Amino acid sequence: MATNRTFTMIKPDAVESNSTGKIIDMIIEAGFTIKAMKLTHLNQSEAETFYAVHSERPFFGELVEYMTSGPIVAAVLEKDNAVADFRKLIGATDPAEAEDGTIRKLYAESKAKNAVHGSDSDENAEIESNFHFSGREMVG
Ligand code: IDP
Ligand code: MG
Repeated sequence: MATNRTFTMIKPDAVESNSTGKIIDMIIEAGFTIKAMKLTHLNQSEAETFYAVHSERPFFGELVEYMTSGPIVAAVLEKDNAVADFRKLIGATDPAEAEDGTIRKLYAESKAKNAVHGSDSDENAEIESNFHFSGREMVG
C-alpha cells in the first residue's frame, strides 16, 4: 500500500451516540478520500487479534470488551501524509488531553471509549487495512 493511506475505526461509543455522520464529515472536510468503508461488528477473537500489540497492557480485557460491545465503522483513508495528519485530526488518546477541534475532543467519552482509531505508522496502516478489507474492497 502507498504511504499516503491510513486506517480508521469509528468505535462502538461513537456509532452508538449517532456521531458516525459527523465524524465522517470531519474526515472528508480535512481532505481525506475514503478508499474503503464498512459497518461491521468485531467478535472476541478479531478484537484480540487486532489489538494483539496491547495484550500485555492492564486495560487489554477492557479494550476487547469495549471494541466488541457494538458495531464499528472501519475505513481506509487516503491523503498526503495520511498517518500523521489523521492522528492530528483525532487528537490525544485521552479526550481530556486532546486539542480543541479534534474528533476525540468533540466526540470521545473517555480515554478508553475514545470514539476513533487511527493507525500509528504506515506499516500498521497497511496491516490494519488488510485485516479488515480485501484488495477487492479497496478502491483504486
Ligand atoms: P491510540 O488509540 O491513541 O493509538 P493506544 O495507546 O494505542 O492509543 O491504545 C489503544 C486503545 O486502547 C485506545 O485508543 C483506547 O481505546 C484504549 N486505551 C488506551 N489506554 C487506555 C487506558 O489507560 N485505559 C483504558 N483503555 C485504554
Ligand atoms: Mg495506538
